Amino acid sequence: MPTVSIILGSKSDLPVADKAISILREFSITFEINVASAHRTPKRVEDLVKRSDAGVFIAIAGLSAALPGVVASFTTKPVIGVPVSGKLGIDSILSIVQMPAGVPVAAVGLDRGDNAAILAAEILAVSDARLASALLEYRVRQADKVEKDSEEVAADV
Ligand code: RP5
Repeated sequence: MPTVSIILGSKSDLPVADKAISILREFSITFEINVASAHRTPKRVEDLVKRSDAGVFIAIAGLSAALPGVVASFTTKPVIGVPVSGKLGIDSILSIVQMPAGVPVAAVGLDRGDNAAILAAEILAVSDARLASALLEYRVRQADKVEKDSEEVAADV
């Protein structure tokens, strides 16, 4: 049973989804992934959301990125929207951030599929001690890398 459902507005969003997949695999989080467009295939979006057992949705879309909001309209589970860089750079960000009151979507940064997966892990970790501990270890590894990078930078100048 998938714990996270990733929905892409288009196959062209796959490079952003790959960043999320890599993190989900690192944390051994099961997931399903589908392509469904809010504008081109609205019924498919509805069916995917309503029949999913996932606890968190990650919706990835660019341009006029209605997908995360439409996913949220069909579920009360948490929805994380990932804006994909498009023609203007800010178009998809505004589409995802400016949700009307009552139907929230959590937005991560442009193309930040990795952060969407980390946020999904953090949501799931509220009731999963193994995941909570894995997230703490991840933070420690990140901090270690910054210190190592600092040493390398200092040694190179
Ligand atoms: C959005 O339009 C998709 O999420 C994608 O980011 C963008 C372009 O889609 P394609 O024209 O590449 O299918 O709906």
